[in-house]
Amino acid sequence: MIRPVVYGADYSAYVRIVRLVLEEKGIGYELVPVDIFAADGIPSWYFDHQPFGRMPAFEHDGFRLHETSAITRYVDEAFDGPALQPIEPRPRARMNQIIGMLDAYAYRAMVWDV
Ligand SMILES: N[C@@H](CCC(=O)N[C@@H](CS)C(=O)NCC(=O)O)C(=O)O
Repeated sequence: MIRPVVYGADYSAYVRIVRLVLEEKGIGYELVPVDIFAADGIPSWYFDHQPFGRMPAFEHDGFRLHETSAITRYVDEAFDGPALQPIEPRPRARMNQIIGMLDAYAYRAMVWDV
């Protein structure tokens, strides 16, 4: 199997979400460290992977993705291993609601303030 690549810093909450999903699925992967807070700024090559300069970014067999919820859903659906999402529409919608809510309203407070 071609191992996916995750780009980002190991301390990042969003990078950890992707890594947790990969671990839960039992998938080996490579972590390429990217320091988006480096004094010299974000490395220019990284914008080809994540045009908004956030982390993580992800690549699998030439397929590049960014946005944590897209990456985690892709990993769950494209690889063998335990299914991580509910099948039924309502529990699945609730999952999507909670992820959307955390992305839209919680990131600033949880990552920068708490
Ligand atoms: N919408 C992005 C958000 C990712 C994100 O905000 N990651 C944080 C690290 S935990 C980041 O890059 N923060 C840098 C910043 O806020 O400038 C995703 O879902 O992947």
